[in-house]
Amino acid sequence: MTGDTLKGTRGSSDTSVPQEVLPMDKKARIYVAGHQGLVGSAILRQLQAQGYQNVITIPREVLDLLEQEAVYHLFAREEPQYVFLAAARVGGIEANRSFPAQFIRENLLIQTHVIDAAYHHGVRKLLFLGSSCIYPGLAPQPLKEEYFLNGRLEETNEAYAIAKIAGIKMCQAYNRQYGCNYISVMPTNLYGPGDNFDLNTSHVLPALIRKFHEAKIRQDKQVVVWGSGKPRREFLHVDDLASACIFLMQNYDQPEIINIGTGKDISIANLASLVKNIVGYEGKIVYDHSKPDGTPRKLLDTSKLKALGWQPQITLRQGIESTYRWFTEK
Ligand code: GFB
Repeated sequence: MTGDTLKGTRGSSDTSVPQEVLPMDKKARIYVAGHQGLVGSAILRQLQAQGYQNVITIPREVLDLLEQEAVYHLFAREEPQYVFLAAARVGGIEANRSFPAQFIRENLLIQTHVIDAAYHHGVRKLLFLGSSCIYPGLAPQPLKEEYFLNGRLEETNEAYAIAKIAGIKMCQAYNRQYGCNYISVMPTNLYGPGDNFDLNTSHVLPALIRKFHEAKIRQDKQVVVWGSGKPRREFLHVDDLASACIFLMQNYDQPEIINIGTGKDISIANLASLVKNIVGYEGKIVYDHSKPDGTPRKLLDTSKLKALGWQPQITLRQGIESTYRWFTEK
């Protein structure tokens, strides 16, 4: 089935008729795609906390977003007015290196199905979650939105980045050709409750929490941290990300991408010391230089978001402390 053959939809035309931007009120029908993941679950919690009454979620066991027909049926049945597209295959540096085929295929399919179904079923506004890895691997820091597509991508996550770039371009193309209102947000490295703590596939922060916690329990003499410890990364708690996404759904209507971050970064070595301290581990840290460092630095310029009036609330220490509590209590 292709989108253009659907009956009772808005059809395809070459005219660009901008849709009226209606505010997302508390009774709006809001679909969170990917509500079982780190980002989607945080957006769901935040929408519920803010009193949104009609949030639509479908478990992945019931709806496979890789199946185009199933996605179109969902949109026909539920008629969402707003969509947070947080469903994606994600992972840390090793997962990206090991499974590039799955990362490119699954992300391209999921986002293509959801974005096109949103268009055909008259969704008022869609928010697409990109990633800071869409920027060139060696771009000047902090990363301004205008650096997008200005240079070569970091090779460890090129397949994932290409899929995310296609998602951004698809939103922009639908805005231009069909007059849609689809926005694309670029979060920095995220962490928080509901994260993946698998040591082979996770991002660095959950991996360090688990490594130091287990080493403390086993009374290991040392913990192995991948790479040189020199790369710098910026970390945003997923509850702050969710708050920014809802804020942008309400306050941002431009086709250009917008960054979401804290504006501060930290070296992996200092991050390891911080997690070690929070967990209360007393052994040594050693570095495994056979593992990749990835891009040397990834710090977003968040002045555009700040100018709109949004700021993060959770410091890195507070965020790691609460995530560590969640990890030990879950
Ligand atoms: O978080 P991470 O896997 O991904 O790794 P990226 C960040 C840095 O932490 C790298 C180092 O320099 C890793 O070598 N590191 C140290 C570790 N110890 C560990 C460990 O135990 N586990 C992990 N995973 N890293 C990702 C992209 O890049 O960023 C994704 O692969 C996505 O596509 C995400 O864009 C935001 O920050 O390098």
